[in-house]
Amino acid sequence: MKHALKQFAWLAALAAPLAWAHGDATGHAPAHAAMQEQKPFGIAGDPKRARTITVRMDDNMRFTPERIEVREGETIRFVVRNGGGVLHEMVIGSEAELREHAALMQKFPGMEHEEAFMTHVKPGARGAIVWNFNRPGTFQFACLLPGHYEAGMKGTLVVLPMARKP
Ligand SMILES: [Cu+2]
Repeated sequence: MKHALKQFAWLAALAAPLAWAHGDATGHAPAHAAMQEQKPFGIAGDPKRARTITVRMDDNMRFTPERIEVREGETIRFVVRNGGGVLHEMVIGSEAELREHAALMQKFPGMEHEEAFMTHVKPGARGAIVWNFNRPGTFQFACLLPGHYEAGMKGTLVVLPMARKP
């Protein structure tokens, strides 16, 4: 039941208006106000210090590459290109959170989110996420548009731990 609390947080957020953003007590903070929030998978990064990784999305419900490795402490600018004919998105998170969220998107397809760890990309366009991976671990990135995650539109994001002095 380790994840019970976290899942409750997602559900509580949903009980609020369908277009939501979290970050302060009112639940109505603009997205940028939530950008400094530490997540288990990192925190919003400074674009000036970022290394760029290009990620492609397509209507076969795939990301290219499907596996990304970064080093703990790195800030990455994901340049996310949508080569398909429909809207896609890239969202970074823990596997449990993304799976849960994808299921909710099936029930509430009209939900809209805007967070520093996600970008929605129209067909033929490109978006960006600048994220600082300050916690090691294995995470996921995914498209949470209804049905896309279930069709396999997800990838693995490994944050290799920094070598520590004994
Ligand atoms: Cu998609």
